[in-house]
Amino acid sequence: MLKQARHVQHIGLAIALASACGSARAQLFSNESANPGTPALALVNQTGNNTPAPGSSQWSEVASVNALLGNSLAGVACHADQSDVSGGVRLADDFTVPTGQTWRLTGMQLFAYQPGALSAPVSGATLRIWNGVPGEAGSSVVFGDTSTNRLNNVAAMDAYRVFTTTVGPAIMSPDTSRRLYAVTLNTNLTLGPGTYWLDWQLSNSSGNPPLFVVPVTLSGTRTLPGWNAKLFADGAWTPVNDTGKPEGATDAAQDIAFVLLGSPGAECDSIDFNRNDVYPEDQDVIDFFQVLAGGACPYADPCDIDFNNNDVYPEDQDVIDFFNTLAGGVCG
Ligand SMILES: [Ca+2]
Ligand SMILES: [Ca+2]
Ligand SMILES: [Ca+2]
Ligand SMILES: [Ca+2]
Repeated sequence: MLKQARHVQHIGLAIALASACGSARAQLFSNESANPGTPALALVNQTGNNTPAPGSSQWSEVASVNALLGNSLAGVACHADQSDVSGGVRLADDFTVPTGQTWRLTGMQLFAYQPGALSAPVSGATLRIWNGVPGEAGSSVVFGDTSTNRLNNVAAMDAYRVFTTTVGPAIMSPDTSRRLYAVTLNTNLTLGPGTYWLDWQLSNSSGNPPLFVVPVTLSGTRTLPGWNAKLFADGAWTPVNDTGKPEGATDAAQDIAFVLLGSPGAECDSIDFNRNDVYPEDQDVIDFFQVLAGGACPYADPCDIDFNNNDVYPEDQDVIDFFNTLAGGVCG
């Protein structure tokens, strides 16, 4: 075990999280973390039982409330498995675009491991984004599918996932067998205000090994109100619960650590350009173009031709966004 641990260390000197390249790839949101640039992995230099992480690395230790109660789940499965009737397991979690904003999403990151893996264990990823709870009546997919490979990058982190080192009865010594990888998926869409669900699956070209992603890990916390990740297996969506440690602990609902990449924008104006409370109507289009051409405003000035509220006007993008919105699309 020690030999293997050293080997892992040598091949994986600190490689940073997938880098932000320009504002379009900046971290926009990190689930259950106050800082979009910090995933909710509770990375620390030593475990709860004071075992230092090797070299410059860090531990991500399964959370415990105290010495008598903790979580037991290091990771949640989310891998393709062709022997499963439904093609393997998928995992889903939600996020909310606040009122008054639109988010241009260029990617998302998950934090994955495969027990014992000595090199990047992920070679493919699929993603859907729903406008409601996956699979429920009234929810529909607004982006992606279950077949297109959207994997962008798999970067080894200088971090290892470990079970609790403080809650008995049996305490496992922390080790480096669960190296974390930052897995980046490509997305290309703009979302208006509302709650959406990400629904993903990872795969590995070398057969059928289990792949796990790390649930939200906050020091001293088993769960929080609103944690609601869901697992799809054997054809049904069910809540992701941590059964806890020791045996007999109550189930605790989980969220998944993920980061959204992209840039925020302002929400578009109403398509009722002429403010007469009638929409959609041709007159809004006519009035919009008339004002753009220097004509009189159909309502009390100042006239608002900055439809996408980016403080740039006049510009073609306002016209494009106006027609997109008229057609039922989102601003952006
Ligand atoms: Ca959630
Ligand atoms: Ca109108
Ligand atoms: Ca405006
Ligand atoms: Ca504008």
